[in-house]
Amino acid sequence: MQNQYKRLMRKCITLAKKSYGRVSPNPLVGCVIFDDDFNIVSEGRHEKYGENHAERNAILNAPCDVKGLSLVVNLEPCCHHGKTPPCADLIIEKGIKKVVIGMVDPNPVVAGKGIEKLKKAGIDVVVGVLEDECRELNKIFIKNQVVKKPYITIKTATTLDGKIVGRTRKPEKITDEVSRYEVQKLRNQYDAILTSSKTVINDNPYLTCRMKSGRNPIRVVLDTNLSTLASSNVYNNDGTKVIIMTSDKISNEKVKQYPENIEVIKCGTKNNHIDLNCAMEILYKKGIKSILVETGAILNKSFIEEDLMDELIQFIAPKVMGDDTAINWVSGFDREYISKCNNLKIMSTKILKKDIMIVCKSKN
Ligand code: AOF
Ligand code: ZN
Repeated sequence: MQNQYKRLMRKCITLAKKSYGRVSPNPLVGCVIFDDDFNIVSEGRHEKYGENHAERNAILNAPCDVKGLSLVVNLEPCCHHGKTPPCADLIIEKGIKKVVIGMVDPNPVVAGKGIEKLKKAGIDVVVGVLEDECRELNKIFIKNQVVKKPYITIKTATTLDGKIVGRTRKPEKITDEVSRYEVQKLRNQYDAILTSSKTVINDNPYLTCRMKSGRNPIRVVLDTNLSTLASSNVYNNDGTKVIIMTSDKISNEKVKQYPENIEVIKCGTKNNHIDLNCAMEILYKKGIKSILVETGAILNKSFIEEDLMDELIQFIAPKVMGDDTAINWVSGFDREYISKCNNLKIMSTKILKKDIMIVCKSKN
């Protein structure tokens, strides 16, 4: 039976992933309804923020009466009146006999109370099927609910010796097209993509998502002295929200050089750079719950130094620069810092076409 539950839960996770980039700040949720032979009768997912939850969609999509059938969902059904009525009530009302759940909802308004409600109504409830996978799926939602901070991932593309650009500083493609497509997929998943003024000035990136049926993340540039040109590609008015975070000492006159589609936010500084903790707090309050950092050595170092990095995704090409004047993806730490940088856990390694993709998480 457990194997059948796992198979159906995997289906829920696959369904939920179709909503990447569409449901923030809500969780990614998929749901299937099945019969006594474990055949799927109906499926549904939370498709868009503010719209029906996955369970309601699965019930609505059913071609028959769901009375006496069972349901699998990766997150505990809700029991609160939010933008939609409680899913637990609907499940009870429709006569579902068994509910298989991946994980308890970390949202304090639910947090076990949905499960209690189902049990009290006499429904057979199974909790914790593929729990690790379900938690991984909603790592952003969990971090947001538990610590009220954005989930931050640093992405780098390097040579085997950890270099991102050679001595000429001329940006060159290091990784291959398969790796770069993986980056597009990541951009589709995160609320915002963040970079430094230095990266904007040196590389003039677009930071858009060119994936088929993808959507652009909000673009955030940390520019302490407002030194980036208003004509930079990243400020291109393509309908995507663009934010510049600058020093609170910058004059309003200087802010006016940027077109109106760009929101310039003043922020405290630390060692002559934007104070990252302060910036992350502001962005979180603005609804940015996950951030993909794509930048250079100095800003990467600052994120790690401030203990802000949750995840590191490194694409490594089978190339060696072997040049001391080339730039590392991160640099500038004191020697004592080594213990902190060691505090990573490898989650996965994948050989792509030519490159490798390593995913690490901070242990803290
Ligand atoms: C979802 N989709 O499929 C499930 C959720 O903002 P509301 O009113 O839609 O409620 C969001 C909360 O509902 C969310 O934080 C989570 O605790 C719970 N479950 N949310 O958006 C879903 N099942
Ligand atoms: Zn719900």
